[in-house]
Amino acid sequence: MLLISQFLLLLLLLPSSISFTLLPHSRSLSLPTTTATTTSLSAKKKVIVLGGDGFCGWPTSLYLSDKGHSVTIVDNLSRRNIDTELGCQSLTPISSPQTRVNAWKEVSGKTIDFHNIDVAKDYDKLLALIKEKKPDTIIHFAEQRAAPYSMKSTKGKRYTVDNNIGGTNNLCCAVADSGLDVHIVHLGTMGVYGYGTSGGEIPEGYIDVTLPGGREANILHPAYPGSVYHATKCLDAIMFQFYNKNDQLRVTDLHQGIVWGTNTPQTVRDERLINRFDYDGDYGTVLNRFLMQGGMGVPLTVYGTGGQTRGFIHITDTTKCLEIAMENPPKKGERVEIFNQIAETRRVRDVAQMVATQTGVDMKLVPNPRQEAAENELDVSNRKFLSAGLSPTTLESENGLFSEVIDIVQKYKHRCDPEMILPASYWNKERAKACEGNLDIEKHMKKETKV
Ligand code: NAD
Ligand code: USQ
Repeated sequence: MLLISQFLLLLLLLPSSISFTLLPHSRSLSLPTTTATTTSLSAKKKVIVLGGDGFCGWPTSLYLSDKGHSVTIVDNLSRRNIDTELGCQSLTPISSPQTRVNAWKEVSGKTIDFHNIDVAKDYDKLLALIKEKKPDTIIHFAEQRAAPYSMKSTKGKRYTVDNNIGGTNNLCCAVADSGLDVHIVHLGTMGVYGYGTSGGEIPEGYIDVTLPGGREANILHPAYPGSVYHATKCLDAIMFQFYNKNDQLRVTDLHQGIVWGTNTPQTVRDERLINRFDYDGDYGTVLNRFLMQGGMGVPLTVYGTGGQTRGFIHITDTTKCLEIAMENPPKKGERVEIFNQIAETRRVRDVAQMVATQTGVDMKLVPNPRQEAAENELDVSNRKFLSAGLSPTTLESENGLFSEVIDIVQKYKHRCDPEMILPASYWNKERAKACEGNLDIEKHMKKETKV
């Protein structure tokens, strides 16, 4: 634990302790020279999906299985347990893992194995599974992924660091220990960069800098996390850099933006395959929360001025990006490959306006529970996925995907607990105090959501 706190401190200090300047050519990135430019139609792969029971992991597992890859899911069901702890549940009625994989076998004829293993704790089981399956790729989704949950309490902070860093370290150790040449594909986050701190376009992972003394270098973009959760993703990046250098592990880190939507062409094939949909103040992400609130007919909870600009991507594109990353591993000895996995950037209040227009509900500015800049610009390169053939869904041309989510909300709104809609985690005492007035809105929400 001491080591982890030292790492954290180092990372938090990094942006202020190294002066860095964008070199002129870094604003006009040429197309990447990595293998990512050449999407190959290689042989079908053996894949282990860590966290394959989750919101991104389940549809990705189905997509890869549908495309003919051999998929094994590992998950310790901690996300389902956190639902119980919070007294909340997915808006959609998700089936048990066993029912899910049986249903997939029925509709597709394909088998997905499921293993209940805690990646952060059950090292020996993880290693044994890797040795048994000899996967080409391990996709790593298995982390505590909610920034508000990571800031909710001391317990949430410590659990998030232990689980996320412990899991990533175990995975790297196990791959190195196995002696197998496994490609690790990890889900990172746009939040590793901070939001708009580069002073220009955020490049994909690495940035050209001029170090004191005039020496030029190309280094991992300085980390500038906005929550304990985001800090763990920065630490993950350092762990991958180390194991890549020391053990020549082949790693791709995907810095993903906020995922929206719920179903994919695979999850709609049977009710038992339905994906989870988080709407609560801790796990619900912003666009899905707005779509849920629009569907319920309650005001959209825009924090602060809604001035935060973020990256967004639809869940169907997430699944496609994973296959592209999997098909284009870095070569042995190459540094960690990093992609920015977003379709576009949008300001929160503009996203709210789009949903308000479509659903006819009002936007409500509520005090911000988070310690974050009131407004930020965000200019991000996503050229690697575009040049590898991704044609992303954007909010402008969402082709009915908003309505699809709203229809799901209408269908399952009897499962919504209005008490879970407002934020319930505060970044610090000042933010908690500022949010005391939210109680009036809560009463309003409860009244409006009577079904
Ligand atoms: P999720 O919580 O729905 O899924 C994560 C899954 O991992 C859960 O099923 C959980 O039970 C499992 N898990 C967690 N710790 C584990 C452990 N120690 N051992 C085994 N299984 C474990 O989250 P998600 O939305 O699917 O996100 C998946 C990944 O993608 C996360 O790493 C997250 O940081 C990243 N990501 C998500 C988003 C988003 O908007 N949802 C955006 C960017 C990045
Ligand atoms: N926000 C609102 N109203 C809400 C909810 C959120 O205004 O009801 C605002 C927040 O203040 C924040 C922004 O919307 O400025 C995004 O919040 P979020 O909860 O949608 O996203 P975040 O906490 O950043 O986390 C989510 C996922 C995380 C992933 C990250 C990608 O939970 O796993 O890493 O998105 S990114 O944001 O690009 O770092």
